[in-house]
Amino acid sequence: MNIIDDASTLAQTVRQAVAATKATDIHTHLFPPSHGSLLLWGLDELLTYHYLVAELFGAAPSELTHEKFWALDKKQQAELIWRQLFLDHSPLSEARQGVLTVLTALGLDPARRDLNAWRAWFSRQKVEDYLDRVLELANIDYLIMTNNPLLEAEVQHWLNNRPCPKRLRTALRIDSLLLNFAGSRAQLSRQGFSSVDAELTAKTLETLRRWLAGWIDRLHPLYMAASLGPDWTYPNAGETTQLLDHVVCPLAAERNLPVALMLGVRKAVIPALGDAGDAEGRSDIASLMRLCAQHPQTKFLATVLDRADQHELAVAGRKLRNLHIFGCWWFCNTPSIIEEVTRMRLELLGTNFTLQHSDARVLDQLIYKWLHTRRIAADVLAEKYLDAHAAGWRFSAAEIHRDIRRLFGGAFEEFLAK
Ligand code: RAT
Ligand code: ZN
Repeated sequence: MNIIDDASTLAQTVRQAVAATKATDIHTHLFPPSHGSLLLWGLDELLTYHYLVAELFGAAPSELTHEKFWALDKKQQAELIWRQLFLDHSPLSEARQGVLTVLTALGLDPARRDLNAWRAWFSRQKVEDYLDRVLELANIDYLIMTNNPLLEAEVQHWLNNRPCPKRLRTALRIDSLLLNFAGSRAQLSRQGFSSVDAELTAKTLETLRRWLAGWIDRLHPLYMAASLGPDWTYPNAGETTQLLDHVVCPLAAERNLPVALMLGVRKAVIPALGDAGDAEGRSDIASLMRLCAQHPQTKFLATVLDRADQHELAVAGRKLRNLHIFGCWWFCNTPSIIEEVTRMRLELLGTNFTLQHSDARVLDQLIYKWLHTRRIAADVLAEKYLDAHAAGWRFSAAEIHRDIRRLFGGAFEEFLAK
């Protein structure tokens, strides 16, 4: 074994390993190119990312109403965001800096401030080749999409067996089923499941299990997923508990698929903002722990949106073998919080968690989300390895690579295989 004896070689090896190790991106909102306009990419999509739309209204004059903004076409929206969030106010926020990182990585100098030149460059890209280029720049082996079997626009592509590159894997998104079962009945009936009553009778639960199993057979997802609000508790007398207990968890156990819970989103607080209108709140981690304990044969993945919940979640991750903690989600995907949360998780969980997912909605965002995470992870990890070195331990480069791959997807894959 090639042991590293001096501290500066150790720090350098850690930094190189963080840069070189392929990551698995376990949660995105990307789609295969064959799904047409569902796959967002390019400059105007980057600029109209909902994280930036949310920032726009804080910066823009009050004459800009939500209605006026949505009445613009995508190009005009992008130009407005560019003017307000980059030219009239400096790009210091994480979402704005992300755009700069993407441009630079693609060789498009942000200092030129030339939207039209960049648009011309993007218009020359062929999406299939561009997808490969982005995955290389982000250094990702494969990514996991979010596939909603209750959304007509998505469903059609799967029913028509459109091709999907191997590096894009599926996850079955079931929020609408868990939170708005009644509202899902029309779509279920279009899919041939018309015998679903308005009440969750035993027959309905059985039908829903068959429906979900059918989608598992069609999509071969790596997990099922839902985001839940701060008001979510478990158990209770409501439909979400019944659906978890009698449909989702038993089926997940039977198929050996984890259930991913993303906790703490307060949906549509400002409805006129669309995706940008969601906020966050504290989650009930004790409910998550009860759910894991109630379904010991079911595996759960979890992430939380509130910074203060991160510690309680990490502690829960130490206790429950069927719970795997992942990513710095959405409002937590900012450098200061990634740094704090990653350090805390390393201290409580060792390498037994998944350090990050991108949540990319626009293909190009994979580049910045992963570059920024790697920059922060390199600092935090170098510090932790140096601490162990100072305490007398000696590492080999192979051990460092092993550990970092675990954090970047290896632990997730082990958890799937359990
Ligand atoms: O991060 C986001 O883009 C959010 O809008 C949500 O999509 C969130 O990540 C989710 O998956 O619910
Ligand atoms: Zn997401």
